[in-house]
Amino acid sequence: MKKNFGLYLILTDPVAGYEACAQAAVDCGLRYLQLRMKNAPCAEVVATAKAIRRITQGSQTRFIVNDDLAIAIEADADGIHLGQSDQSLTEARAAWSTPGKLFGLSTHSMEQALQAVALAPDYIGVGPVFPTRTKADADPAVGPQETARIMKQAPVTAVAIGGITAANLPGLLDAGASNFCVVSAVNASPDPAGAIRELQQIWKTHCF
Ligand code: TZP
Ligand code: MG
Repeated sequence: MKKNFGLYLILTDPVAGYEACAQAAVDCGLRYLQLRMKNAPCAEVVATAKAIRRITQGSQTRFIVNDDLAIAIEADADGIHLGQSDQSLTEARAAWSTPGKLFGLSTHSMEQALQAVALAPDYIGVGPVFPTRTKADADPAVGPQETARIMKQAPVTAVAIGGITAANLPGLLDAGASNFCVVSAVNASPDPAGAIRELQQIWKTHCF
């Protein structure tokens, strides 16, 4: 069954700090929170992941680690998120198969979205919807209409990602993409809870 959960927050270099941002995600009742620390020393990622695990433990916020299966295991994360060019996806899927743990995959086209289903992901990311400066090697922007079309056709829960802001979110939601993921729209704010609430309010207005 496809889930309608709204905002999925990814933490990358948050201005307010990782722990404050994770706490804001919990306080705002977000369902999914991902730690995505690119180019940080492994020990720092592990320590941050463990701190976020403590903050999210027992809350409704599921904690997902990007890229690194070993760190996800060490921090006892609820999920792992991998991209198309990460380690062997088939091997990672086999190693991460505990019931209840989440497995997410990035996709950038209808073809990838439909192929991803073979790995039985709990959800797929679809995008980038809009141009983004957050991801250095981002694929070309898919656009809101095509993103929504892929999300509707995907047989698993799908989440739109890439360049989403409070300004362009209404158009994306109106196109039919009800789950969305942001990095900079929250991480660049000194008031992450305020930024999250603004996005949640837009989602509620457009999706209910
Ligand atoms: N994958 C596709 S686009 C992207 C990722 C991780 C970056 C999204 O960041 P932002 O700041 O919300 O555009
Ligand atoms: Mg990756």
